[in-house]
Amino acid sequence: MSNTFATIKTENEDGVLTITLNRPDSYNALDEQISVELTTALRMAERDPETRCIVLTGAGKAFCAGQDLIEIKSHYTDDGAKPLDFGVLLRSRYNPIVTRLRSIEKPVIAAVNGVAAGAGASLAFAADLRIGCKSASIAPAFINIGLIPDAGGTFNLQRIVGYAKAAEIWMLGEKVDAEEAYRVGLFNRLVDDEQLMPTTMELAKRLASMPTRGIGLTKRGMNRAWNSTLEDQLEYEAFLQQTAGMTEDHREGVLAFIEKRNAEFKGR
Ligand code: T3D
Repeated sequence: MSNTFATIKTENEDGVLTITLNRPDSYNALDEQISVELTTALRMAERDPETRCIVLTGAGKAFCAGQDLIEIKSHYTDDGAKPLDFGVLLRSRYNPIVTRLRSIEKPVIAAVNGVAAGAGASLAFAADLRIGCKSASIAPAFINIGLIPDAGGTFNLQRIVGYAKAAEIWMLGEKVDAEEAYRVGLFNRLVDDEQLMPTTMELAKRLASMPTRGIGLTKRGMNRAWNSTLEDQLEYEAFLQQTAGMTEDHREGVLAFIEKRNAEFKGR
């Protein structure tokens, strides 16, 4: 993927696409440009067969501070400025990003390098896996400015940590530190700051060398399971397995086992 973006950086290495939110002075807050560029990068990653795992992280001290509040400050003056239509903003900017993160049939890892606030936290919760470092934290933020947890916040967090913990986090709006995030299962792994990217890349490269179609179909099945009956899900698994069973990687995996050698998966 060519790197022609202004507010994000992209880097390809061994099948891993790393997308770095790159507005460090504003803690990688989400303005219109970064939202468009992130959407574009994810769309390109979805189509690129060379990309077999995606890492999302932030430049500088923060992962992402959510909506850029400076961008929208003109709506908060006393002179009768038109109130912001959040519905329009969410539908046009945030919802396409979150939908893509959840539907892209490749593993997505959030490397949480610092504070993830508001919609920035929601982005991290939309990833499949989260690796946090000791100085990372989650700042629920929304309720502190009278808003609800958007960008999939009401949906994804309770699926990760359960309703009661999610309700506590979103309703109280108190910062969750890295140890607590790891303890409640919000971070899959917790590492020292300097180990964040090496650990993340090791895991990402491992995932990128695995049967990508199988992982993608696993994600599709798990996404669907939230709204299925057991019977529907069993039928859907049969359909997904029919597809997985026809992949080159499935054949390679079985042959490698029989021939007592390491499998070489191609992601097909
Ligand atoms: O349409 C819609 O708007 C609806 C969608 C809403 C989605 C949302 O995300 S709502 C939530 C928006 N985000 C927030 O409310 C978070 C606001 N930020 C903070 O609470 C704190 O900054 C943090 C907890 C993230 C970090 O605190 P701290 O003490 O470590 O850093 P800081 O000094 O507050 O911030 C550092 C810099 O980043 C600072 O810039 P400066 O003064 O050094 O030039 C600060 O202004 C900037 N920054 C932080 N958050 C934002 C931001 N700039 C713009 N927008 C931000 N959200």
